[in-house]
Amino acid sequence: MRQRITFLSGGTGSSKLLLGMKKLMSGFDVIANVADNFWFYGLYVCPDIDIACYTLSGIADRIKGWGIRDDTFHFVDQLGKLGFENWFRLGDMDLATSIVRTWMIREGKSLGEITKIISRALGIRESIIPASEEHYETHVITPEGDMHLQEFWVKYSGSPEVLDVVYRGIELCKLSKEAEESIKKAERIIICPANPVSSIMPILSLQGAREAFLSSDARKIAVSPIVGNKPFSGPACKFMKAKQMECSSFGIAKMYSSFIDVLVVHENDSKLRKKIEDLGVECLCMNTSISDERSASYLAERLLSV
Ligand code: FO1
Repeated sequence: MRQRITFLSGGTGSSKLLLGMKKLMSGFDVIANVADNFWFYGLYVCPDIDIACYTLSGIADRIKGWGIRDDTFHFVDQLGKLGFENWFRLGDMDLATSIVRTWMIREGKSLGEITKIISRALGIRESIIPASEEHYETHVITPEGDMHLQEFWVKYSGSPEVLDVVYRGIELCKLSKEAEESIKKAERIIICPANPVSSIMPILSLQGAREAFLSSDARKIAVSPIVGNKPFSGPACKFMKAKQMECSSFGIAKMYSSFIDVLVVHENDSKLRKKIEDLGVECLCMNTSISDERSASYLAERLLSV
């Protein structure tokens, strides 16, 4: 019998694992982070929802890790010619997604409904579920001031010193009903190897998320995005340090310990097993690096049986 599987996902790292799972089965749920959504010249851009859609429909640009393969950038280039900021390289095909999404928001549709419409149009059989229907934003606090995650990461290439990371407006935001249902019904919840501070904790910190996790009978598994003291990609270490967390799989175990049963770490980190298990989290060591479709499917297959 097929298992009901729910993923918690962020950006690039998550999409690699989703692709691996897609090779093995279809019909799983993906709860996507929404805290890096932002407004770009009047358009609502949802990078983590979109990368899940593009990955599961087979059109993602897997080299860049965001956007659509073979996209062009005439729109943002023209913005530059008009003297407007164009550091956020929204591709021309990608632009269509943001335009239809914004249009449907204006018609009063919810982000969940809109994501379903876009998914259906792209032929996706999985359910991509926004973590929340409400808008809140991951902001990075730097000595130069407070900036949206996209500004920190894309405009300033992740270079400013990070004093703190906050989820602006989260106090008023709830886990979406659909995400809650998915967590409660799941037999296996898999937290993707994503940035814990900017992709996963914005989901787990929503009102109702802890309760949904605690009331779910699912086996809850997280994959560490860190090997040694380095993340597979992105600013996870800078963010974890700003949160006074050790940048290692042990730090990940501490952050997630009240939510998960199992932490999967890279085989090179096997020395951390005892320390992690002392936190009450089962620790499994395997090759977690995803360099191609084969390694993605290998990891996905192992996650179905741990
Ligand atoms: N990341 C970049 O590093 N540079 C970009 O210009 C950029 C544009 C972009 C456009 C649409 C989209 O959905 C994502 C985009 N990303 C870009 C990725 C994004 O900034 C982050 O990687 C995610 O928000 C983190 O999950």
